[in-house]
Amino acid sequence: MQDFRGRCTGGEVTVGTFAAIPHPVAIEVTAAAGVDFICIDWEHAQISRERIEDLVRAADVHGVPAMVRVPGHAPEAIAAALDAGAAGVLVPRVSTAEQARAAVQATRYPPVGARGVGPGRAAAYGYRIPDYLAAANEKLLLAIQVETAEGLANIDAIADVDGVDVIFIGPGDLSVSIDAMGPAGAKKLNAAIATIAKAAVRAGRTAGIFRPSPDDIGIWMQSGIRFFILASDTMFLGASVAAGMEAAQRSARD
Ligand code: 3PY
Ligand code: MG
Repeated sequence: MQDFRGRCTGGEVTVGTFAAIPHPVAIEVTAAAGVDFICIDWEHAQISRERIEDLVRAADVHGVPAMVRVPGHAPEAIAAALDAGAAGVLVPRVSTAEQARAAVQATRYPPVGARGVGPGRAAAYGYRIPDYLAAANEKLLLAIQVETAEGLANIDAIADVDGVDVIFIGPGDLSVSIDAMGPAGAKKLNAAIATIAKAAVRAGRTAGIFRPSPDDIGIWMQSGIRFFILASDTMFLGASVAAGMEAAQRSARD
């Protein structure tokens, strides 16, 4: 098992991207292009549970850690992603310390948590259960998303929950939840992001954030953020097609 968790919690800057295209080819292309990790977006993309395992396997071919953003807080979804061999999970919309503790319970084996033991791909379909159990609590990354007004209000208690590795800010949901959308809300949103990042760092967690473009990654690093998910495969594909078509039209005109 790769020590993805060690990299993400050791102060290193890591930059990954979301995988929204439900096909191993997209995962392989993204991995080969060079990313620190891939986050398979089971929450917002049309990716089925059966597909997760093939997508994680495709990332493994390139030695790139693949984590999964699960579609809610259900322990069954967290177990399904981890049993498929994911290097970690991203749990969306965590708004209370109790929800953060539940995510820890679902991600870690006893005595730390309550994850169930199973013969999934992660444990070589049952042939390496003891090896997997011995390393899982140390090596799997648990990232939780703080992206609601309630989560912002409870950030100090959430950040203090042991077993959480990364506190990941979802600026889109946060902007809607705190009524700070668009340019008019930028100041309020940025202040909320800085508050969450500061609380995460104070509690010894890694602070993370989604960014649609790489332009302000250096700026957010000044707030202590070290873990970035940059855009997604669909966003990169669209931007690249648009840039190529524009360049072709310009070339044809000149
Ligand atoms: C958000 O911006 O709400 C996100 O969840 C980004 O990943
Ligand atoms: Mg969100």
